[in-house]
Amino acid sequence: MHAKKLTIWVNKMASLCQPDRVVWCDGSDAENERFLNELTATGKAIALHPEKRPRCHAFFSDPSDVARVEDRTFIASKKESDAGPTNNWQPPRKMKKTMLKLFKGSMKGRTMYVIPFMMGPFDSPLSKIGIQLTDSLYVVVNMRIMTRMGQQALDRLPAKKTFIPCLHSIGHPLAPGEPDPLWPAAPIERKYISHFPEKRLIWSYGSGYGGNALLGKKCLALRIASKMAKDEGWMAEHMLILKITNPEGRHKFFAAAFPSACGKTNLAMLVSKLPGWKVETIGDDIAWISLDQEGRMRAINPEKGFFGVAKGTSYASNPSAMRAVEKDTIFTNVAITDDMDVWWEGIDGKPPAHLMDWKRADWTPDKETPAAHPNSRFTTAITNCPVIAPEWDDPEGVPISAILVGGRRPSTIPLVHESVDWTHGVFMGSMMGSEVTAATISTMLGIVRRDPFAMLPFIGYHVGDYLAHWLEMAEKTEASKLPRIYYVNWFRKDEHNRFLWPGFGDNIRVLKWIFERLDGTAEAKETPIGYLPTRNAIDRSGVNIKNADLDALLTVDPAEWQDELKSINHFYESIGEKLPDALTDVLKHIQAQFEDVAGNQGEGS
Ligand code: TSX
Ligand code: MN
Repeated sequence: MHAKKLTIWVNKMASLCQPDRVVWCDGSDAENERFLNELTATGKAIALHPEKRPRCHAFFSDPSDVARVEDRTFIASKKESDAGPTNNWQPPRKMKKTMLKLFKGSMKGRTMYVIPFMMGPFDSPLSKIGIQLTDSLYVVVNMRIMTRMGQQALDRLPAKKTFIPCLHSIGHPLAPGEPDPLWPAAPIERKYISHFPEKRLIWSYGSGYGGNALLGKKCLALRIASKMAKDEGWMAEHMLILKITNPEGRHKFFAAAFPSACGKTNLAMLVSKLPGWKVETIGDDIAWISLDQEGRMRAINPEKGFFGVAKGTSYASNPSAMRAVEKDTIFTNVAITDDMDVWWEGIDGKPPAHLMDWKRADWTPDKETPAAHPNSRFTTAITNCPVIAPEWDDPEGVPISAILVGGRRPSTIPLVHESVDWTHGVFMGSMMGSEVTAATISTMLGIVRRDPFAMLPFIGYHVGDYLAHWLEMAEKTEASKLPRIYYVNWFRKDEHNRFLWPGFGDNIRVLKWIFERLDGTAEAKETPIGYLPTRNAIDRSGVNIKNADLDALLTVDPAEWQDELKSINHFYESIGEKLPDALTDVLKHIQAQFEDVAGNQGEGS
């Protein structure tokens, strides 16, 4: 029955896209080897040094196809108000009409690969099946690392009863005899990354890169899943999941949401600076969270690999990621050394005297352009990671004790603060974001780009409804069973623009405070914005952090917060009337608390 539905859809899409042939992927090692051989034979992939990087390959994208294209990403819901102010909306019929024209004959001269894949552990009630059709072999070999791909996923179709159809074409059909470019793609104005949330359908055209093309990740596991989660009463979130174990051997699981460039992958694989404390990884990007029989939140990582930013990754910043990419890894848009190894800006050691850069051109250190693209990536299996938690594949998921949110905030936001309750925690998530860095327009410097729960580009519906859903989740269980929510900020600076907190492995000191708060043993002081650690509650053993720096990290400055609350209010107004009143109430409450404190101080009490 379901197999029949699948066959009908595949045939229909094949007659639309008109590939020369259709190949069903079984996900086996032999098949993968064949595909990689074909990719190297055609020059699309470069095999790296067999001893230095066993079974590793490098790919180089077209310079016009290097990142997710948010301007070309669409939510085609029936009503515009269901897409909200943060999404590009298109009427589904118009979207289909536009894209049918593009897909018509788009795979001429090419092969259509049928990729069955499972998001989440096999035989987990929380997992979903997707079927991606694509004319990109690069996509196939990446999907095999990032998802549970192949026959085993197809075998679960009768049990799951349904699948999420994902149609993908790079948008570059070949006329007979026409040479195939190394990285074919369509020009920007013909790229469309489209989601039909009511139909649970994904259509992607014109790009072969990352989240535009590996449809299991951002398109399915976040945008479509977020809508399914809202309808079905669970949550699809842009979060890492980590396991933390204390010196007694007791463990807890934390989930954490951060915008880009905050070091999510680094935190997921943190190497602890405190003896006896250990962090292990469940996932670095996406968490599907639902309530179990006992009313506790449990999370699975729907993915099976890491699609991580290469730039800045080193044995110094993230030794576990570096060890994960030592074998069986795909690199995209990195630089290649003369001995066929990889290189990127921020990797350990000095730049070599000569490289091939990501545009396949000669590179020497005097060249002004970077050797690796800033958005260069590694694709590697989670099982390659030396600090993988044994529970990573548990079909039940792991119980979440704490949810962390954060961003890059040079001022105002303390190192860590704890919410007073779930609603206040949702407020924290709703106002999170990063300060715009010098890399973007200088006139925007100092401005905070709000990114609720790091989900702004990934919510498949209205952001106001999304925040309401967070609040509704609490109504399904008892308050005591919910994870506590913490706002962390590794990026606070002093007046000389110096980072006050050492970050990286020293972040375990903050995780330890959270762990002990959950146990009820760590000290905190109440402030208008929530609970903060007392100075002595942060373990500084084995590190030199000055009292003055820690005090600065734990300062809640009323003047800064006046501006902050105004700025949050401004952001709330941009969400419109779907913003839950409960969140503006938290804002007003915090405002009132500051006024109380100021009033008491004025009276000299
Ligand atoms: O990933 C980061 N984390 C989380 C680590 C678990 N980064 C890198 C961000 C870019 C992806 C950080 N950068 C962190 C951090 O905690 N903190 C900082 C800021 C920082 C940078 C350099 C230093 C200190 C802080 N260096 C010295 O103090 C010598
Ligand atoms: Mn991400």
